[in-house]
Amino acid sequence: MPLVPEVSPRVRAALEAGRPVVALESAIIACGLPRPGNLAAARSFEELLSDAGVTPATIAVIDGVPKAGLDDSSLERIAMDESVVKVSSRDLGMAMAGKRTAGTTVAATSVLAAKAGIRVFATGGLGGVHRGHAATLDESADLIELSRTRITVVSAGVKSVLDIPATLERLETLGVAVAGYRTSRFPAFYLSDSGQELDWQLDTPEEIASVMAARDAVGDESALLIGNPLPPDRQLDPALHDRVLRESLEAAAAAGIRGKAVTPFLLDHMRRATAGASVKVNLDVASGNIALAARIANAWSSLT
Ligand code: PSU
Ligand code: MN
Repeated sequence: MPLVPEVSPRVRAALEAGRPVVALESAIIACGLPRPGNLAAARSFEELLSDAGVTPATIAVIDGVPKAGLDDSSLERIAMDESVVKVSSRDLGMAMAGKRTAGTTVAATSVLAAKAGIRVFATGGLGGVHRGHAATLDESADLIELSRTRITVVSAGVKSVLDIPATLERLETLGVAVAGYRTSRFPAFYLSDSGQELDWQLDTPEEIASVMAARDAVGDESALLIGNPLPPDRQLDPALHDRVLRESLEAAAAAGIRGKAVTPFLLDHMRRATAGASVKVNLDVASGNIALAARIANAWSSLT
């Protein structure tokens, strides 16, 4: 078996020279954002990084090959191919042996990025503990994977469709370090503030890079999660949010949605119920996180 993931020449050259690289996930392209705008979004995410002097490494599985760094035709496959599936870390072997094309979740992307030697990763919002978890036991594999993967993830907290206090408790139990970027509150993806207090706040990319170095010094093999909120004037209107969220959760329960279909179902329901406003916010969230990840990667590359 060849080494996994296959690292593109551009990403490899950057890593070898110690230049900044940021990993991007592809589940958000494959099943988080609607077609055909998702392809333009995937391209714009990469462009944001290139413009900041950072090499983008979008991670996905293409015809069974896990890749770090996609060419444009692969980006297009992930965005447009009807047969594309969503894979978490446990699914990677299945997708590889079955020669599938797949968008990778935060869990799968983190594992592949870390194997490639990439230290900074930007996503929209990671998965977490779902509401009603006491009955369903639905908790994203993103959490357990971050507990054993050395990577810095920039995320606007976790999606408000989740049980956010329970997710923070699990992150604590699992040993994932969490800090707010210029805030002491955990963000809630569509909303700037979940109301949950954090123990730690970091105010500059340089501070974050020095925390990464310190964690390396103690041999910490878990992730550092940076909660980066949207500015309040760009969040989803909280009243609209609360109403459509209730409807979305009820619709998922009524339709009996389970397993990995839950998150895409809720995001899609939010899109329809907000007439697309949630998608606009989702794009803003992702772009803001990518911009911060670029600055962290630059600070990290200067430090090391
Ligand atoms: N954030 C988004 N859109 C998404 C996701 C996150 O803005 O589509 C994806 C991420 O890939 C995350 C996944 O890892 O949802 C979580 O899915 P689950 O709850 O099934 O683990
Ligand atoms: Mn789940």
